[in-house]
Amino acid sequence: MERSQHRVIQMKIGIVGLPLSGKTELFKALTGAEKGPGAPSPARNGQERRAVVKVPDERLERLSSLFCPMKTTPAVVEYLDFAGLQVSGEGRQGFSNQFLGTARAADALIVVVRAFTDERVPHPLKSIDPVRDLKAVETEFIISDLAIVESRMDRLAKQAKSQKNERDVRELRLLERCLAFLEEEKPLREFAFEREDELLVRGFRFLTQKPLIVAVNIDEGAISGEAEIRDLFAGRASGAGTEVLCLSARIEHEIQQLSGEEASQFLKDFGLSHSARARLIATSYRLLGLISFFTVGEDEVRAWAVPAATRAVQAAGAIHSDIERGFIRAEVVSYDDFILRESLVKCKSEGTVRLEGKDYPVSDGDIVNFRFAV
Ligand SMILES: Nc1nc2c(ncn2[C@@H]2O[C@H](COP(=O)(O)OP(=O)(O)OP(=O)(O)O)[C@@H](O)[C@H]2O)c(=O)[nH]1
Ligand SMILES: [Mg+2]
Repeated sequence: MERSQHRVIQMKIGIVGLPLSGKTELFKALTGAEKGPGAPSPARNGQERRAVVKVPDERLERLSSLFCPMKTTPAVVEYLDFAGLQVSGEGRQGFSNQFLGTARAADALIVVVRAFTDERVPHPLKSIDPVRDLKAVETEFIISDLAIVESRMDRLAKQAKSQKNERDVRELRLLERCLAFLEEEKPLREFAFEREDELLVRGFRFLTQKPLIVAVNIDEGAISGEAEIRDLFAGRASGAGTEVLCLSARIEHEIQQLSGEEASQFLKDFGLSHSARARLIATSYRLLGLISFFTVGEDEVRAWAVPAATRAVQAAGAIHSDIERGFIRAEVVSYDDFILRESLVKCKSEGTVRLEGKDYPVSDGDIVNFRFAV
């Protein structure tokens, strides 16, 4: 059976921020990307480098230890590291079009803001002020979205002169509201789109509409002051689809390079219980609205990433288009029910395996066996 490429869902997360804020350091911590044949090429100005990251999931490990499959495959997310982003308070240079184009294609953004103090690393705005830096980046996003809204409105207005259709009129009204919203310097993430309107604007891939994680890059010694830093951002990045995480990109990167035992000792030395890496990956997963379902067997135990509320038949399509086309039923057992019994046979005899139809919304942690005929 050949895998249908177009259906494999791979979410992309862009890492952005002012120059020298620690984006690449964080990218390396997330991806373990180092020198070597598999390492991504260094990013040149305005270009991004990419790496695919396995989503850590204890449930997958547990299932794998029970089924002892030939292969265990985690869900994956792709991260993009951008270089050469220029933003400055006065005499704005703005983001390059090349960057904006790629960032627009991302499903979520991580903004790295610098809070670490290190005299050897210059700050483009000459002082350490993470809240100001976040605002500077957001302003760039707002300006970029405004430009899109304005040029689309121009086109629609011209079109309306020759012929009027209802859809265009609705879109124009909607864009007028978006424009006013952005002019108040509010991100479209906070705009309450109706379902139908959401579809109208989806294609614009507005930057200010994307889920946003603010990664505050703090000093190695400042980990204990996390609460204070969170308070700083309380008013600024507290809306829906936004999350603030404090971490030290430097520490995370170093942990990535250590063996398990060394890493635990290293964390202990800094008074940490665990690395922020897993938390960051899990947070981005959640903000993207993704859930995991599992397929299990002797050949492979695998986690699949799909948007929440995906119908069973679409979930089948994430695996293979044949399974979607020939879908008969899904046999579903929740992870928790399975783990209590540790055997599918037992689950069946105790009646915890459900038979679900095409429209069943797959839940996080479902273990699914698709019955299909082609
Ligand atoms: N002390 C300290 N230095 C850091 C930390 N994170 C990054 N740095 C240093 O800051 C400098 C810039 O880090 P990068 O990760 O290259 O920053 P960047 O945002 O990718 O920079 P550009 O790609 O040039 O925009 C490097 O010298 C890093 O070693 C940190 O948490 N603590
Ligand atoms: Mg960089």
